[in-house]
Formats: sequence, C-alpha cells, structure tokens
Amino acid sequence: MSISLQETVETLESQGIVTVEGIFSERETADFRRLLDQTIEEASQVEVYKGRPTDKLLGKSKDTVWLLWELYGVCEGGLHYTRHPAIVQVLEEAFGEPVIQASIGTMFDKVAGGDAAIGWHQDNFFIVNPPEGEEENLDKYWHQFGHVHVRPAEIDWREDYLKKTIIVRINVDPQTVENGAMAVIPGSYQEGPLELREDGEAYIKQHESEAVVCTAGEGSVSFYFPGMLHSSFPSVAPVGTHRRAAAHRVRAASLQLPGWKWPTDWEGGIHQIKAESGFDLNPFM
Ligand SMILES: O=C(O)CCC(=O)C(=O)O
Repeated sequence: MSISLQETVETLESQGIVTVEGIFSERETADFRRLLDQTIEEASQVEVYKGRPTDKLLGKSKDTVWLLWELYGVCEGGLHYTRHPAIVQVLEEAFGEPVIQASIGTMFDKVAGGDAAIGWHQDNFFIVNPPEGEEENLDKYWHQFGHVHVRPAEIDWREDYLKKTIIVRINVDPQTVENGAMAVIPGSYQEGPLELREDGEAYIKQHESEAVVCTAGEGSVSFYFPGMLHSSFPSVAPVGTHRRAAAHRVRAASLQLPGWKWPTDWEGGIHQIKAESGFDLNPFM
C-alpha cells in the first residue's frame, strides 16, 4: 500500500522513523549495488583509495567488509541516488526549508557468516570544521579523514539539535529479521542525547524490550531522527547473503551549532540539496 508525502512526514514526526517502499526500481537498486560492490573491490586492492587509507575506510567483520565510511566521497556515482525527488521532498517538507548534506555517508553491509552487530546508540555527533588553529592536532576529538565529530557534551546544547537533522537510509537489499535489520526503540528520539543524562544506560535497560525491528523492502528508504536509539544483531541468513544499506545525514539549512562551523571541504556540505531527474519511480506521484 502506498503512502502519501503528507502521511510520510506525519509518521516521521510522530514516530521518529518512517520507511517509504518503492522509491527505487529493481534496475536502480541493482545498479547501486554494483557500484557499492565495485567500490569495495577496488578499495580492497590498494592501501590508499581516493586519498583515504583503506584500513580506515573499510570496517571488517571476520573476513567480510561490513562498513564503508565516507561512502559518497569514494563512491561518487552513489550520490545521485540520494538526490531522488521523493527523498528531497520528504526532507524539505519535514523541515519546512531547504536541506544540506551533513555527513558523507556510510554503507553498512551485513554479510551472513560475518559477526557484524552494533549495540544501542544514538548517532549523536555532528561533523564540523576543526577549531581554528587546531587543524593539525585533532587528538582530543573523534575524527575521521580530517573531519571532526563533536558530541552533545562538546556543544553548548540549547535545544535538541538532533531533531534538525534526519538520517536517510537507502535499503539497497531487503532488510529482514533474519539478515540483521536495524532495530529501534520507539519514542527514544524524544529523549534528547542520552549522554547528557545520568540515567541514559537505565533508560536503555528499561526500554530495550520495546524494540522494533525495521524490516524494509529492497529499494525502500527509511528516514529517522539520529536521536532514535538503534542497534542491530548479526545476520543468521544463509552464508554469503548481503544486507546492504547506504545511510547519510541531512540537516535543515538554517541549523547552526553554537561555537562550531560546518565543514566547507566537501561539495555536498556547502550547497542546498537539489533533486535530480532520471529516476524510474516516485511513490508520491
Ligand atoms: O545497519 C546497521 O546494521 C546499523 C546501522 C547503524 O548503527 C547506524 O546507522 O548508526
């Protein structure tokens, strides 16, 4: 059953997460999958791939590659998929303003036979410019490839800035209970950053039994607030089964974090996201 744009945004706002099926056609998901696989194969053969050390670019689980960091920086062709008109419509409608890319993206691929899994967490960081004069010494921050990630405790936290950003997760393969789909704790995105609370761990213990597994079809897109607690278990699908998802974060163009500046060293982080054409489907039309 299809969902309208308005229902999508209402669900996102009231539940913190929504999945829209049928955004990409079978042909498009197959093409995207090929691009991802090709990127991983090329990167696996060299020590430095497109300026990034491969041992940092690829996250391994046993002998499978389960993470590809800086996804759209190294898999440039993939960026086109993030500009699907239906995706841009949901984001602009949710914020009531233009949107800008706030992360370069990460691919998560649970390959059955690996043991990739991740515990409960919020994506409670923001990628910003290094502080003036500290471009060389980033040791005190979590940083990747020269990009500083600040957490709520390092920000003058005046309001829930996490609600001004949305994660866009393109489900390149079906996401099932068996293959280790992402799970969320409903309502947790309303709690703000748990790291700023003393009872953060207790909150998780109290609510984890309410977790919901976010099953989704191939070619669907899930939108959720980064404050939503999420996790995932290892895949128990037949060995070799892939479960790819490509996620990036988007922010309302007007969002400013007190004391920090947005990075200007990647194209997507500067300009308003514009929808592109040439896609097979649009579930809102
Ligand atoms: O895809 C998964 O299994 C985990 C995703 C995740 O933890 C994240 O997006 O932060």
